[in-house]
Amino acid sequence: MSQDMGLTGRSAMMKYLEAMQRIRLFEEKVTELRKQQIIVGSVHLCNGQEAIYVGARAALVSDDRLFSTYRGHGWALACGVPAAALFGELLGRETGVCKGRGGSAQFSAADWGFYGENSIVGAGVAIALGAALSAKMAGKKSVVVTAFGEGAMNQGAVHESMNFAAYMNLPLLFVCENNTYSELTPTAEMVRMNDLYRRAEGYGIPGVRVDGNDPEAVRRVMSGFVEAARAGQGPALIEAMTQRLVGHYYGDLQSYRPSGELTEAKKVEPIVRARLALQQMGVSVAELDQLESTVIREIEVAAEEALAAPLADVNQVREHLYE
Ligand SMILES: Cc1ncc(C[n+]2csc(CCOP(=O)(O)OP(=O)(O)O)c2C)c(N)n1
Repeated sequence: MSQDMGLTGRSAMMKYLEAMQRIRLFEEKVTELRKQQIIVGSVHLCNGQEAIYVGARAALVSDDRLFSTYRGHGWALACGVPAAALFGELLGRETGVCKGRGGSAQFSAADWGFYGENSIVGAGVAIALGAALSAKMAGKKSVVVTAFGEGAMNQGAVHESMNFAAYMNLPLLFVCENNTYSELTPTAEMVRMNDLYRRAEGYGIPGVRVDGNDPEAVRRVMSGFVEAARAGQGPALIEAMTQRLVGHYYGDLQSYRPSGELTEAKKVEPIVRARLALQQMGVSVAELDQLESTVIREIEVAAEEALAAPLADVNQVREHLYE
């Protein structure tokens, strides 16, 4: 599952761009299908946050495990989950990664190291803690990554997990996706000290802030902590600064956003930046557009495949579930 992106320069950046575009275009197709009410129910999109998923995943290997929040499509795709199986899940198809029973906010895909979403803010962190404890007790070398929003940093379960992981020296990396909003509220209005990575000091673990719009910066920081955790040096907190370019959930009118904020965010979002960086490295706009067209086609084909698959049988709705 290692995605060999730890190279610098043009080829690595092209791979990052392709992976980020796959996520962005997937989310745009989901938006279209949700608007048409072909996908139903609550959907949390991750447009703008792609560099974190792609960069973090590039630092991991196949035995590592990842736990996300309800905003998990991007993490799953970065882990290598095929787009058709993910569309299938969101569309309630038998071919979905959880046979259509999880939907947008509750699926997992353990075969790809993606151990699942969680709609309870902060709750996935405690589950990841259990996975890290299990890895340590079994003497495995695998590292567990738990990703959550900065709003979740104020949940008791997250505090307890950080303290326990630190005390037990567990191979658990805490990745805080700081998109500056906790649902509809600016996080800066909810905390007195807004350098969240500094909270790590209180747990006695390293904490850093990283540019979450730069996949290579994320990979570099993550690689160091992954290596340390694998060598038995315990957890770390990585605060990745980013922005979401869409509502908290599909249908969010975003009236709480100050005017001009989105326009500014669109100038620094990861795909725009990666395209610009590649142009500066000598890649032509035509080559970049060609790459995008290939991914657009890939996503269209994946969606068509999922749409053609049978819906999950309601008579079997209680199968494949833990009760
Ligand atoms: C325990 C709990 N409290 C409240 C909610 C409602 N809720 C859903 S998302 C969210 C905000 C989370 O913000 P953040 O952790 O920053 O993540 P983001 O959505 O920005 O990715 C809230 C309060 C919930 N799902 N679970």
